[in-house]
Amino acid sequence: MPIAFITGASSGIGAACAKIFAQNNFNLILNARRLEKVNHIANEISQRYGVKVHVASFDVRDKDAVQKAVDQLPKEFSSIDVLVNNAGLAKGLTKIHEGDTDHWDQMIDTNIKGLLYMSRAVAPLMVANKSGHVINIGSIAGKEVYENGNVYCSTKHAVDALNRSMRNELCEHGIRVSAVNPGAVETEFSVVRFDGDAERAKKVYQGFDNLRAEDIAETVFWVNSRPAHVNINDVIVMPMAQPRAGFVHRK
Ligand code: NDP
Ligand code: 8X3
Repeated sequence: MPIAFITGASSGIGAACAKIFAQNNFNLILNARRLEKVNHIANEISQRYGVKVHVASFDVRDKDAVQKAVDQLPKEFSSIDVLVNNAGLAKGLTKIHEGDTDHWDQMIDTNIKGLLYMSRAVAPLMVANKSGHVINIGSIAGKEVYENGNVYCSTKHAVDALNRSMRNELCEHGIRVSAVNPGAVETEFSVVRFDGDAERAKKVYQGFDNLRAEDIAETVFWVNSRPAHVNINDVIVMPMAQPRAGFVHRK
C-alpha cells in the first residue's frame, strides 16, 4: 500500500487529508505536536479504514527532531509516496509597526523553516525511490496580501516560491511537486491566530458559507490521484463568497 506523510494532522485540513488518503487505501504517517489528539485521530482512522498508521509527534520547527523522526521510521513506513506539508499557522492580525516579534518568529519558523526541514528530510528518500509527490499547503495569502496579514502573507509567499523551486529541482528525480492554496476554511486556524479567543475566531466565519477542511482534503487527494505523467502545479480554492484575500461578501 502507498504511504502518505501528513504534517499537522491533529486538526483541520491535515486531519481531513489523513481521512481521505486512508479511505483510498494509503497507510499513513501522521505528525503534530499534540500527541493525544493525533493518537486519537490515528486510532479512529486505523479502525475505520483498516490501514496502518504510524504517529510521529514532533515540532516541525525542530530540525533535529524532524530528521530523527524520519531516520527512525519503521521499515514498513520508510518508502514515502506523498508528503503533505500542511503544518502551519497564523499568529496575530496586526499592523507591521505594532507586530509581536515572537508571533513573527513562530510563523516564519513553522510555515517556512518547518516546511523546509520536512522536505529536506523526506525528499532524499523519494529521490532514492525515483518517485514521490510533495504537496505544499499554501494559501490565498501566498498569492495576494491583505491588511494586517503582513508576516503570515510573507510566509505563504515563501511557500509559493519554494513550491516552484522544488519542482525545478525534483522533476529530474521523478518527483511531483504541487501546491493547494485555500481561502477561508473553518478549522482551529483562527482560534490559534487569536490566541484561543474562540468568540473572535467565530466571527471570521460568520455570514457566509466558508470552506470545510474536507473541501481542501478532496483537492489534495485529487492532485495526487492524477496519472503519474500529470503534475498539478498549483490550485487556488476559495469560498464562493470570498473573491479575493481579505474580503468576504457576508449576508
Ligand atoms: P489548524 O490550526 O486546524 O491545524 C494546524 C495543524 O498544524 C494542527 O494539526 C497543528 O497541530 C499543526 N501544527 C502547527 N504548528 C506545528 C508545529 N510547529 N509542528 C507540527 N505541527 C504543527 O489549521 P488549518 O487546518 O486551517 O491549517 C493547516 C494549513 O492550512 C496551515 O498551513 C495553514 O496556514 C493553511 N491554510 C489554512 C487556511 C484556513 O483558512 N484555515 C487557509 C489557507 C491555508 P499541533 O498544534 O498539535 O502541533
Ligand atoms: C488562511 C487564509 O485569508 O484567512 O491562509 O489568511 S486567510
